[in-house]
Amino acid sequence: MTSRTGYVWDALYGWADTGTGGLAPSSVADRLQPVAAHVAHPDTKRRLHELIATSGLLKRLTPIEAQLAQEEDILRVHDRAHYERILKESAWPKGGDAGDGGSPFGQGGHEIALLAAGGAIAATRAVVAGEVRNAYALVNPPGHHAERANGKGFCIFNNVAVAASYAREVLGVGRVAIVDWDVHHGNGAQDIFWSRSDVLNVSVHQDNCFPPASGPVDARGEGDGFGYTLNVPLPPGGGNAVYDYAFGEVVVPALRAFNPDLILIASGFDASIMDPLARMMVRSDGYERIAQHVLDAADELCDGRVVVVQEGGYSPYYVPFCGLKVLELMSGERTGIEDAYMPIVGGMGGDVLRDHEREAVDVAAALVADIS
Ligand code: 9RB
Ligand code: ZN
Repeated sequence: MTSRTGYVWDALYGWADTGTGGLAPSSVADRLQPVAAHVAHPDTKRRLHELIATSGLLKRLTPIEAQLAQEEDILRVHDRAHYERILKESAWPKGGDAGDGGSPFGQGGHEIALLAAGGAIAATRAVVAGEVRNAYALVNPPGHHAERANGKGFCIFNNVAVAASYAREVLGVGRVAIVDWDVHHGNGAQDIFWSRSDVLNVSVHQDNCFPPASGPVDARGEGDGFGYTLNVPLPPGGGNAVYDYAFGEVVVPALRAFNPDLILIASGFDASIMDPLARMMVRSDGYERIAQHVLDAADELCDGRVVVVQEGGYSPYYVPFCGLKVLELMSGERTGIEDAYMPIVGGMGGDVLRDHEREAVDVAAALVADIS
């Protein structure tokens, strides 16, 4: 029997070559020492895949094979110039950069990026075709910072936006909602769908974290798209409590108002309490809780059709436990493996909603009224 949850992983996702820079490239002249591994080294995601495999969960998921995204799939959301620059730099002996100088890829890296976008497409096709109820595409490199004309923040092509436009334009899905719970702003989908009302883009992120000055609550789209970009910037330091509140008060009401036919989740585990690239304090049970909010809304609104697409997450220790919790919830299959860090992180805080956090969420909640 096939399980209700599809799963995409490809060994090449673990081959993305991010080099020895940190965030900026290493430089002797600038006294920026090479590091053993770039912060976005793919081993962190491979460790999530390994936990899914060794926990026994993998056998209870439905495998979905990633295919290479085709040129037309990429060009639905990106300029030809961006696409062609990536192909050109991918042929260079030492590879190239997605666009901001901090997002290196190795020779041949375009193939892995196309496989990541194609993995998101394959998961979307399986869910829309009803082969599975929901799906997790554990793709790499990530995509949510890639804008129409350029990559950035480790992202080459915008995997989730490619999947959203594939759903709309190839599969004929009417309304697609993107929920971005990566701790950084989902600026790519914002840029790509800014003037459109057929794709709702809700991004919950640490206020003013990355990209710089991106994702304020008053960036709301324009023209037909006004109101369909919804940013929920959270003050640093919040954890499970503010995420639970934000999903209950903003994300779920926005989904209800929009009434999507399909929900895509841009899933970063970098809001975690152990992440080096942000300062939020979400634990694995917090991720399970926000996933529950979205899955319940999907049951209510669109027959449970949810496609989760991997974005960031940089703690090799903790990302696997966050991902396992989300996949257990999606599949309804429990492995019995518990978050091994709970004895350490369980008492660190983030469980109480503070006034300034509530106020930040309430500002965003008021904007749901403009979605219909
Ligand atoms: C660059 C720098 C970054 C790049 C990416 C992130 C997070 C990405 C993510 C944060 C900071 C610096 C391009 C520093 O997880 N998204 O979901 N900083 N990038 N220097 N330079 C040149
Ligand atoms: Zn991120």
